[in-house]
Amino acid sequence: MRRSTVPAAVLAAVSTVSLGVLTAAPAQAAEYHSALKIRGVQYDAPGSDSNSCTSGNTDEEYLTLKNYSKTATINLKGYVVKDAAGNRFTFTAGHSLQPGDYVRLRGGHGTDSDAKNVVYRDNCNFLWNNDKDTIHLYKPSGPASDSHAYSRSAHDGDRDGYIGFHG
Ligand SMILES: [Ca+2]
Ligand SMILES: [Ca+2]
Ligand SMILES: [Ca+2]
Repeated sequence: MRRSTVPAAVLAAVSTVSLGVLTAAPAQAAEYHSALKIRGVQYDAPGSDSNSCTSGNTDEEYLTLKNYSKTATINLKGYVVKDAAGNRFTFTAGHSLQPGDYVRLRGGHGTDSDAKNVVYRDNCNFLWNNDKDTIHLYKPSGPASDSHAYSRSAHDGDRDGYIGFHG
């Protein structure tokens, strides 16, 4: 029996549909049984990047972590975030996230605030690459809490420097 051939036009249409679905899906969905997840990342701070501590825009690069539990409060103390190159930040101070609460981990220096949902890395260098990177989140005792790989070309459809992973 002769194999049926699919017309090129049909293949092209199928490919387009598949790409559409892929674009809408979260970038690399590695699911862990943890309530604290990476909600999204402003991996490219708006404007020209400068890591000057006085006039730079490192504070406009941030990672948003959210507590997706409906009942449990999570203390960020001891949690670790790490990029693909192994650069890391450890939450050394206590910061409670009530159910549904979030925090933005920003570069640069500032005053950490529960009310303003912000923690600063106290480092003026950028952490998340503008082309592609992988974000790892670890629990205080070491196991992975969440992880997402991204690339500007594949996951940032509107090219605004922000990619969302969880709703
Ligand atoms: Ca960046
Ligand atoms: Ca920028
Ligand atoms: Ca975007």
